[in-house]
Amino acid sequence: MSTLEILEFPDPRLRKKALPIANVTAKEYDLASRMLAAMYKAPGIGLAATQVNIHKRLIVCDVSENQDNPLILINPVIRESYGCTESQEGCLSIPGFYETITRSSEILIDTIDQHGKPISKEANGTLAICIQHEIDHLEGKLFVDYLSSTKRQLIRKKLLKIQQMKD
Ligand code: GNR
Ligand code: NI
Repeated sequence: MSTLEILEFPDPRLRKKALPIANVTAKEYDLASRMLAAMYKAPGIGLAATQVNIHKRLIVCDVSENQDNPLILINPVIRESYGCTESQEGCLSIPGFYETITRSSEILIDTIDQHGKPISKEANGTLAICIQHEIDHLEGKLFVDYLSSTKRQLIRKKLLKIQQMKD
């Protein structure tokens, strides 16, 4: 099957707010497995449905070294967050740009897992950063929104130029 196409900033579809998934069906598992394939191919450590133009609250991630620990999170909500940490972030929708972003260092999330079961999950380190980055996508938010508008506009201009060369 063809790889899902990943939208790139400043595509306005990346700004849409995703809707909760009412019923977890085979359709959601099929989407999740196609998203994992696209994420591993890229390669990336996370992917939100918004990035493949599906505006549902589903994210996948895998922060393991060997890319052998896929996580599927449906309707994830951050219930509690603690501390803060700075890290270099990248985004498959903003290829080639990396910036230092401050996020919570530990989070507690409520979500539906890969078995369709509601669970609470604690995350820290790279996983906590990745989940916060992915939940932002579901809200139509990108890491460039944490930068100055001057920096954001510069990245926008450079990406548009590259995108124009491609088509
Ligand atoms: O692959 C990715 N790496 C990454 C690095 C630091 C902080 C967040 C991320 S997520 C990113 C993949 C992506 O764009 N997910 O939406
Ligand atoms: Ni991203």
